[in-house]
Amino acid sequence: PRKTHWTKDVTPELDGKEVILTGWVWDIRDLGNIKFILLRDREGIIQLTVKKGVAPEGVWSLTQSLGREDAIAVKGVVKASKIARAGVEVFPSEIHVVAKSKALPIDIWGSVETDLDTRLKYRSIDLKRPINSLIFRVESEVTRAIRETLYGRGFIEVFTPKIIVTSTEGGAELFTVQYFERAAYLAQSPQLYKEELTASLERVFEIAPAYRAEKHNTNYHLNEFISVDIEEAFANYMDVMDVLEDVIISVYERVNKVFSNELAKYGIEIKIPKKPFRRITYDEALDMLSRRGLKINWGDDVPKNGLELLSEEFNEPFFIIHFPTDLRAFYTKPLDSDPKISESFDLVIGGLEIASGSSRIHIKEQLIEALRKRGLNPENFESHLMVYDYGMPPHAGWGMGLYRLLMVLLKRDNIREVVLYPRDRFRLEP
Ligand code: AMO
Repeated sequence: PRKTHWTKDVTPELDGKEVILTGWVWDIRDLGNIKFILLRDREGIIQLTVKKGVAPEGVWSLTQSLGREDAIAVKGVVKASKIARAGVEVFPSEIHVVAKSKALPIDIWGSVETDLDTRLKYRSIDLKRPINSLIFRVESEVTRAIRETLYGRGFIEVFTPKIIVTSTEGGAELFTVQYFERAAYLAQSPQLYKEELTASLERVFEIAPAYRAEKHNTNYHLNEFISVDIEEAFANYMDVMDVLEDVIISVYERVNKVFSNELAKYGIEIKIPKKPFRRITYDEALDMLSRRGLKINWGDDVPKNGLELLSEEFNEPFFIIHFPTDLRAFYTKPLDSDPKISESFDLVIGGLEIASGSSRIHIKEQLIEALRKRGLNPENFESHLMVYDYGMPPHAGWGMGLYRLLMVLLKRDNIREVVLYPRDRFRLEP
């Protein structure tokens, strides 16, 4: 039988109505002549009340052998109740055990969670714990909000290849794949394709996996992650920072609207940021950090502890803009007034780099020059450079790490918690 309602939609207004519910036995409370069965589905938990002598005999006897996590289908009548969870209970007229469950290898009920490695080993079981599945319901709503905001600003969604032949973000971090008779790579980002597409589709976005063969094993790096990318024609870095602000704010607003009650149960509060976000230059960031005792040489990236200090100081999302040109990838446009620095930015939230972007070089000779300066061979970029001969518009864009955004939104310390099946240096299964 198919469910007629999700547990969360069984409200006191349905008093007296018959419903069909499906899900798993979360818990059973046995009071002798009365049993309370808590039924969990993706959206919540509801109480089933079975009274001896009142419930059909078959239902009563079945409850004797019911165990936690058995998958069940229930037909029953809703009753508004002052004492039950969410003000309702359901009196079953039928219960069908669809599949029995063995004892679980990890605890999903207690207040102390199993260590993360073991949880990930048993990920599908781990997701039975409501807080853990909530993370992925939030993720789905986050990508929906991102899509809607970008559609609203004239972007269309595109899909570019993940098996490619040229490095886009620097050579060292590529996974090689055997592609029939030749070697290919897994895409580190959709960078070159999204730029090429501005010459026809103008405003594009993509939400897709990106692959980095980075060896670091940190709490905020993975070897496969979801990158949210945009690219906009006839635009510069300021324009796309504005788009990024809208995207971030819409995400916070949406998650707050849909999940604030559920998240509050876990002490997670969503603070919606205001536009425009603070913008500090790379030089200003170095000055501020130097005053706090952290010396960074001009030309080096701002390290994680530097981002943390700045986030502590501002306590809100902020941009660092105008990075040294040499720090950024070859396609980044230098400032006309000072080519040592670039029309680039990073978005930082909660001490984490969430997104980075820039205006791009759109003049072929300059792009060839930039490739050469980084020791890259322009001949390897021929199919990309060709596009620049036929009316390549000025353009700008950014890439955002979806999992990093979820980490700060849901205040999780480890990126693996917000990824269904993370891929890191040591994890290729499940
Ligand atoms: P960048 O390399 O900074 O820029 O990546 C963009 C964003 O992706 C996230 N990210 C990661 N998340 C998890 N694990 C990783 N290993 C990882 N690496 C990156 C970060 C980062 O800010 N093409 C450019 C973007 C652009 O200019 O449009 C790019 O890839 O949140």
